[in-house]
Amino acid sequence: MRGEAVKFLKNLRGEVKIISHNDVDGICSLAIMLNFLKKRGIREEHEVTKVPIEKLDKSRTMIFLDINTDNALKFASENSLIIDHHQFSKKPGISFYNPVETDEKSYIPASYLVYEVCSELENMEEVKWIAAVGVIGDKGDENSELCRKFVDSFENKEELDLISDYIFSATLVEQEGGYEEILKILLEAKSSNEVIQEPYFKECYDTIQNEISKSKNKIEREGNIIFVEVISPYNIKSIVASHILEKNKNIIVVSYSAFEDSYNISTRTNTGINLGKIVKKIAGLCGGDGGGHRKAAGAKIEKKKLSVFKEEFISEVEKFGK
Ligand SMILES: [Mn+2]
Repeated sequence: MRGEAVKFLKNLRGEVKIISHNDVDGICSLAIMLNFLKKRGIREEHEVTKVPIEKLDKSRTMIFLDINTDNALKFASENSLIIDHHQFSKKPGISFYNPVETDEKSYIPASYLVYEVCSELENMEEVKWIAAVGVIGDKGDENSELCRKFVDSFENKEELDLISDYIFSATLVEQEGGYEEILKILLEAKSSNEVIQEPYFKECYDTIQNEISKSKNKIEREGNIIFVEVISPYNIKSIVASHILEKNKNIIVVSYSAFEDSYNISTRTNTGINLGKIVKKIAGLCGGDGGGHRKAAGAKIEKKKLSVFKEEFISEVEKFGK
């Protein structure tokens, strides 16, 4: 729980390796943690990674941020800390903080959790806005009362929304890497307003907006499920899914893009169904891996198993409806 995380950080000395998710929430979590470590004079090395982690060089002391608790546990050393908000099945024997432990329906993005924990030991006021950007990136403000209040407490909420989109666009344009540039901008900015002026972010944002407007999508509908194949060199399937979701009530969106021998799949919903659970189960049947949250989950499956995935998905959703 939270106390364990505070204690871990309080006793931290020397050097630590941080592993963080390569999405907006993960990058913001990392930026806040780096600011904290600098204040404490702790040396660090960090790695921003796609999930699930497949390979990782272990270090003596490690901190995992916004990485699925079950997945992180496979790579953690004995002296590690996990701060996460994904659904998990096995309680770690190491220090961890994941509010899902005590409230299955809790949805508080990691950026907020990191900010909260670090604030118990240092004054983190100057990076509070980064926590809000991370929360927005993971739609925490739409799925948690606490997060909504947190984000609403900022006068410049629109600015923070835009920064979240900026970071997201930069991660899509750069594909691998580019994270150092993003971290540098976040950590060197004296305020969120400075970030808005960044030409690098603006350029990435325009590239992605342009790509969304010209992308070719193939849409099929089955009951309240919308399947959409997104054809684009950029990984914009989750934006496309979110856009469709915004325009429809009581719906489940499954968007997918081919990549080499696999399909990468994003699912989003505004219904009460638990997508994390369903996607994890079906991805396993399709020679892949997957999971996530109740309202948003992802998977990577074998290319030839796409029709199996769809069939199984439809049948799981039907079971839920009964
Ligand atoms: Mn997250």
